Amino acid sequence: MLKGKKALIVGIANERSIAYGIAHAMRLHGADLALTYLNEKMQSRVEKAAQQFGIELVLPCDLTKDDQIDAVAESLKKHWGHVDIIVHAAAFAPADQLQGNYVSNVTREGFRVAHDVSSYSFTALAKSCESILSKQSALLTLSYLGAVRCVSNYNTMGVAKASLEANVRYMAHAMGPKGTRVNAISAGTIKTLASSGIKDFKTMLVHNAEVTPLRRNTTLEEVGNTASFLCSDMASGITGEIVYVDSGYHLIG
Ligand code: 0WE
Repeated sequence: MLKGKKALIVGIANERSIAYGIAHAMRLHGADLALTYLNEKMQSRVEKAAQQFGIELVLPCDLTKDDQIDAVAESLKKHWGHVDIIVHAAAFAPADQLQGNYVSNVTREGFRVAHDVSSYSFTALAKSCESILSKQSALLTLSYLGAVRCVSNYNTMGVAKASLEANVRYMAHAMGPKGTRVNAISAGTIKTLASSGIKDFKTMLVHNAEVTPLRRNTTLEEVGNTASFLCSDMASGITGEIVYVDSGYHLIG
């Protein structure tokens, strides 16, 4: 489905990352990949993943730094000349923003950081790579139900994901005339490094497995396969869309 496509994947922390599942699926579907890592602590783990996938392009990228994002675009231009797919699977809010009463606990700085890392950085990647995006390119980001419903403790991240979903629509509108499609996957609850520290997360996983229409939790393979489809030419008519890959959890009242 992705033979000959050049894909940049941002957001791998380890082999449980959703970005890792997407990289794995896109590799199986024939794409050539470039991966990024946040800092030296993450570098070795991302390099290990790259080795497994036979990837030679591994670049540093802190999404809060414009110069690092520009450097990624420069490297892609040098190595590939163009890019067909960009996957953005990174989010962050300070831990104190992900618990208790939203209004009591929100801070100006927590709100700013959450929106900068989790929403603006997707646009920043698109902006830096704009001149090297191919005629049939596709951008993809990861969202969560907390963007459109109130999920206990998700709080500031929910507001940032709502911004990200609006961002998908504005980016799709702005980039469509040049042939670039922009979509998001709203994934069900998956155990990753990002969710490991969250209070009651295990209870959420157990509850989800009991009540979702498909009676199970979402897997990395399911998100990876939908990501591959959305970024392939099979999805040439789909842009500005938020696709739920959550065993149907979002339809429950
Ligand atoms: O988007 C997310 C989590 C993203 C995330 C996770 C952390 C943990 C460590 C962003 N920032 C941080 N900051 C940290 O310091 N998810 C969809 C997973 C998630 O997170 C929740 C959830 C779910 C589901 C937080 C509260 C309630 C539910």
